[in-house]
Amino acid sequence: KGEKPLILSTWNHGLPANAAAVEKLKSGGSIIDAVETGVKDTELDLSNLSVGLQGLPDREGITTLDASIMSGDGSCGAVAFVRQVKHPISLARVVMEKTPHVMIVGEGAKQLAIAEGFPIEKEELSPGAKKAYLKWKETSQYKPVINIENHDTIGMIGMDAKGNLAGSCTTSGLSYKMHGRVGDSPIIGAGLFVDNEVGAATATGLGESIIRICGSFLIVELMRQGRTPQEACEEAVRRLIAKNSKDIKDIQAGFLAMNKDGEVGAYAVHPGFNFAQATLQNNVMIDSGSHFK
Ligand code: SD4
Repeated sequence: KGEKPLILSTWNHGLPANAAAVEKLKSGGSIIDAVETGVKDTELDLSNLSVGLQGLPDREGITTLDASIMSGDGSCGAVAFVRQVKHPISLARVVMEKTPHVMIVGEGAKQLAIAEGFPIEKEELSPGAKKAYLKWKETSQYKPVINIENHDTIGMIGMDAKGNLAGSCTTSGLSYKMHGRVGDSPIIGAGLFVDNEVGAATATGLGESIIRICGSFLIVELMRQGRTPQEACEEAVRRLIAKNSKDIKDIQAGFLAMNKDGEVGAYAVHPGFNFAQATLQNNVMIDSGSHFK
């Protein structure tokens, strides 16, 4: 069975994120420290237009961020519709550890950030996001976008040497979304779910399609009933397709999971989803299978 510790994360930026997470574990950090540190790397990656303040904005030209973090004991925290905070994942961790709540959004999340001493950034689009937004505005005429070409959200799940699990997920969400739109990433059970008794799962892709089936919770529950992580991800993709069949040509979504034994699964609706898998020795990209070929 699989090696421990084990860190998995979505897409190519998962490689440096995994490396940061593994470093954290090596220097004595907990698995929660590791999954927070790992995705913080992506939140600062200027080449990524789907995570962090450099991410693509909503229809009004404002970048708003969603993030969640969860530990295998059931503790969790999330923020959504947050502006001007560079590390929403760390703010989600504050919600988990320092408040009696699970989710804080919008202006309230910003107030919490200020109270906790997080720097508040100037609200301006990154050069890459600005260019893309202006181009989008030329042709979009403010029509809602159903089709996403860019799926770069980072979801990370990990297990330490003792088998404790944790996960994190952070995103600027669907590009050119309606102002105030929240996706799956900060919704515990949709974009992320972790249970030390069973395993962990995270999701990427069109959040609406993932929320509809409680994707990550579904995968963990299927594993609880005996499915392998791979079988559970495939079943979740089938469920997602069944519940979103009308627009499925335009919907990409991918799931990533591990169980307590360190077995790994990944599956997507369409080709193109990949993930990074790291142990103490290795950190490699793996292509996931997909329902449509
Ligand atoms: C969302 N799941 O907000 C995110 C989008 C995503 O790369 O994965 N983007 O719906």
